Amino acid sequence: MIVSNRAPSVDGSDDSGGLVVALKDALAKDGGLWIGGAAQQTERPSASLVLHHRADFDIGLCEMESGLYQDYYLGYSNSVLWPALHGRLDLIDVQPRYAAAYREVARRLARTIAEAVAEDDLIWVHDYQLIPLAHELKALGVKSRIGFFLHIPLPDLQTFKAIPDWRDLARWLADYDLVGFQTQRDLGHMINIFRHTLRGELRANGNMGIDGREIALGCFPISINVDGFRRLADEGAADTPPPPLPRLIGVDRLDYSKGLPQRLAGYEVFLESNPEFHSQVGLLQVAPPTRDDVDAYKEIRSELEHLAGHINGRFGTVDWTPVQYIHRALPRDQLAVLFRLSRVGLVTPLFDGMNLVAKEYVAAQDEADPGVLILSQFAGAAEEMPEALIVNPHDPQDIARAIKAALEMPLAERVERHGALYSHLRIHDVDHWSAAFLKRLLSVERIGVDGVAHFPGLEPWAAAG
Ligand code: GDG
Repeated sequence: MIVSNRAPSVDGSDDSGGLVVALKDALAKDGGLWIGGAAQQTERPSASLVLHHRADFDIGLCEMESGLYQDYYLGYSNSVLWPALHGRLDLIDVQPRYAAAYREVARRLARTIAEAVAEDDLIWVHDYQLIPLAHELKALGVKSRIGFFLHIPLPDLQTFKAIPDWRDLARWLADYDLVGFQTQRDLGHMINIFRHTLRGELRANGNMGIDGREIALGCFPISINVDGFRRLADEGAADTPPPPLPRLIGVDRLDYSKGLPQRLAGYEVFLESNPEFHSQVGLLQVAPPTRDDVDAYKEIRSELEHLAGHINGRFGTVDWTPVQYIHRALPRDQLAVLFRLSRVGLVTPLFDGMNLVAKEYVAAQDEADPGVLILSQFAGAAEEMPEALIVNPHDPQDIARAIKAALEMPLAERVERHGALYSHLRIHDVDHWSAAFLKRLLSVERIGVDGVAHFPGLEPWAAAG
């Protein structure tokens, strides 16, 4: 069973989202159930899952009232947890009803799942919207193995402790059998948080002992369907003319974690200090809207529009627009071609769990004449992609230097860097990610019928203590 905030569409018409692409094959293999919130809210929600059968797997929708969903999703998930876990404590909006709704949604989901689950099912829960789910499921007596994967960063202990419910969050995480992270960075933060908050002890096998239980922890960097994305780029590039000027490209949901104003500031410094590039290069920024009901998202939009206008006003000419900005989602196949035909990929988040755009940009390149990836040191992807030009997204001079180096990089160096990135990516694709997580979850011992956990490698005296 996969559980996520939103389930995929019932008719399979909208399977392009990263998570659905990533997991549908794994789920279809053994006939699974994907459970998530229904896309439409209703004032008379059903008490059970609303089931739909697809050819590849089943879908179970949990219905909710719109007020509850708003407080859980826009409220606690995206006005408390998202900013806090991305280190933006200044943007947290704490309201008691948000925390209550967050807990209530987990309870409801747990009740509906408990009705549908068999003891030897594996349950894989996704992301920050659903942290309390294992706690609620176990309170209802569910004995299945339950894994959790956090797609976004886990910050350091001090930042984590700024969340009013940090103790609850740590306890809820400790109720899973396996907790997976994108990076070693985030895994290290979890170990520290468990040690400090729950007196967790790190065991030789990398698991954490807490209150006589053992919780498996691991780092599972998410990835993309590399061959599929590469094919999209190949097919589209065959009949698309290259752009008139070398292009820099950025593609990001319009989110304050993605460092968009800082990226434009870096581009402005580049233009300021390299007049020979005026009229010789263009930046295309695609930034589709997301969560626009939250104030912080309205602010980032107007800041970005102001900066794009400012740069175009300052440097643009009748024949040249330095920044093209599109506040709309483009089709995925078009993105693949735009990546292929862009000399530089700009991925400069201030903090990011992984960042799949970095991987998509590399997968889309022509290996005989590849573009250059500029990547923030704070994107999870930087742990796996050291051959990119790694930058500090807070330093416009650093971004400007990297843009110049990328545009002037000789072919041999571009080929070498891309070759190293691409060969890593081909092995570490999205199937590798889901198989690694599921294999680890399967290896965790199930809670016995006596209600006591039996774990390999754990001494009986430790289990008792
Ligand atoms: C979270 C974590 C982690 C973007 N614009 C368009 C479009 N996109 C696609 C991209 C990419 C996806 O959306 C964005 O993925 P990211 O990984 O960059 O970022 P988040 O949405 O913040 O995702 C992140 C991820 O979960 C997975 O675990 O990597 O760190 O924050 O695939 O291409 N797709 C289309 N049109 C657009 O205009 N079709």
